[in-house]
Amino acid sequence: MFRRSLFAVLPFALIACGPVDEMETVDESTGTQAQAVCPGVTTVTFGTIDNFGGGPDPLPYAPTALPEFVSYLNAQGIPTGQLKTLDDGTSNKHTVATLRHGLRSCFGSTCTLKLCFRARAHADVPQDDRVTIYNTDFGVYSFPQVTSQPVVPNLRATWNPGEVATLCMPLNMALVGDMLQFQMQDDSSVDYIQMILSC
Ligand SMILES: [Ca+2]
Ligand SMILES: [Ca+2]
Repeated sequence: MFRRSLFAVLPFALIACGPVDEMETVDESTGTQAQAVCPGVTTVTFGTIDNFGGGPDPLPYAPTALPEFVSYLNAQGIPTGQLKTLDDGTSNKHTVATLRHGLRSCFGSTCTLKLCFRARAHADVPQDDRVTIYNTDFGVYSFPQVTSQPVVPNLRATWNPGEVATLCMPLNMALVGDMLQFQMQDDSSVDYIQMILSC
């Protein structure tokens, strides 16, 4: 219960930065951003790591996603009734989540960014499932794609009903703004999502 109430007052997901002493070693005297603001590995977690425990997991826009993203998907022919949030094991529905990550100020030329999520394949046809990550272009809301990956073969050799795995993909930071949108169609459930920045 504490976790849920905490999320209710936080504008961003919880950010687990490196050790405090690392954070304090950033040289502020130079007045430049030549060095990454968040050295080391910074992980932002969306949802609750509870082995698909059910929910809804606390997310900023549960039970669906940013309203403009929902409207965008509706216009692509995916009705709201076919959208679901984390931990939902219903087949023939798209898992969606809005990722307000707060990492952008940490991006540096020496950094790499990846997105990982824990997923489970369900009944029907998970073998053709796909994960698409969109950037949020505020005011326009055309949601340009950052990446779109078929689970098989890009992320896994197989994705048959009952399989559970942590799937990861690199993200091009040049295409990543302050907020991403996650979509996985349509016979899988997602336990949680993480963005991992390494600098
Ligand atoms: Ca499918
Ligand atoms: Ca979960």
